[in-house]
Amino acid sequence: MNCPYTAREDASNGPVLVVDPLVQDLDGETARLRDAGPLARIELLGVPALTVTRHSLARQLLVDPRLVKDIDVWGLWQRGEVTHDWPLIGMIDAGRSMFTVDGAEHRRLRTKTSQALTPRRLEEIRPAIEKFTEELLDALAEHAERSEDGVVDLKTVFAQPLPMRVVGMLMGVGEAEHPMLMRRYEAFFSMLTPQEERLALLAELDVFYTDLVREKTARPTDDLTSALILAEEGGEPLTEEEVVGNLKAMVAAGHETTIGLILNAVRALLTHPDQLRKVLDGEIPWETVIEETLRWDTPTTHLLMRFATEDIQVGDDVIPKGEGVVISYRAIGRDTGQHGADADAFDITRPTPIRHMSFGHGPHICPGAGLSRVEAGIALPALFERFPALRAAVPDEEISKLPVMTQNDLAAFPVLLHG
Ligand code: STR
Repeated sequence: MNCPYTAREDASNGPVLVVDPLVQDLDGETARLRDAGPLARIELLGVPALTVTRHSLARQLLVDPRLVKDIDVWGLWQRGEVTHDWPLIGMIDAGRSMFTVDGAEHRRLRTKTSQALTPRRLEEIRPAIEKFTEELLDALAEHAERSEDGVVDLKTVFAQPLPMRVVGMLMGVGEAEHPMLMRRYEAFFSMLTPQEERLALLAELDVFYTDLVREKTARPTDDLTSALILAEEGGEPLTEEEVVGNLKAMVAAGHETTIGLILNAVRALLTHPDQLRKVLDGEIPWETVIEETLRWDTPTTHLLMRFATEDIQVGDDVIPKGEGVVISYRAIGRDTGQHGADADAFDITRPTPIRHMSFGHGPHICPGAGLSRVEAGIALPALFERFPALRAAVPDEEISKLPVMTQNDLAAFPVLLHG
């Protein structure tokens, strides 16, 4: 499984890149994908699709109304050639929510979430994020003390629980449920989970979220889930299904991607000590670390999927009606046309501004972008302030990625807190 892609010849349409579900060599995969052109033919666990690998083309297609999220537009789905047996179906068929709907209905589903995440609202929740961060830094110190060799997993003790607490607070999901949710999402994203098990855990999550929404309907509290339920004068209220859809999208997106952002930033700095020095000396702001990490080692490798409502001409190519289109954000972050010849280098001193697209673009642009920047902007400086001699406990080659196809998440990140 160490070959990320096996190029296959497809007689009529040229080479197809078969994406390895258990990819470990992400850089190799990304380079091959980028080399395959702006609009590349890929195969995801037996399912063909096109993927966008360039910044400028993604910018154009992500505002094209002829590409929609509605799975019923997908030819393979209409013809029953893709079913719930396909391990990635849960990335697309995720219930009605702002993640799966377009146009005016999308705006209706998304408005309250955007309003809950404005810069002013984010400033209001900053103190709570700071408090969670301090508590988890204490937990890190305790874990290290209790372990024989001083090694502690930065992921399970810090980077994973922090975003879960933040999104839990925002959406009104109690702490008692956090371990269950983290466990289930890790199993959901892992390609080693058998599909029956994945479908079962998604069904269990639906029951959990539906119960939560019913409870909040009976007794609204001060959280976004309650705000989504409460009807507003004039506006069409969201249905229970829509509230559940938004809630699960927020919890899944809000925690899984932010784990990657925090861990990948720490890892990038620890493997580039000269750059870490500049940050700790105050020469370069943490915001630059965050933006360069989002570009260079983005949490979302591939985003599934949009579908063409009609033939779409792209240069000399056509996206045929009914075709599925993936956005390969990692390849886009490494686009030399956008980021220069050294796009593959992590460099917080690069002279040009980092104009990445890792939060997407257009109407579906990540509503939590500001929140994740605030989280990472608190977590990273606090971590290095408390543990300035922090280092990886194993050589970088030994840090393994989770067997996950669409997300860029580590299995674990063993560190030593005191050098
Ligand atoms: C996971 C399963 C689920 O119940 C709901 C969703 C909707 C939002 C999706 C999420 C999914 C998977 C991870 C996504 C997230 C939106 C942003 C996040 C795709 C399908 C990213 O990785 C960017």
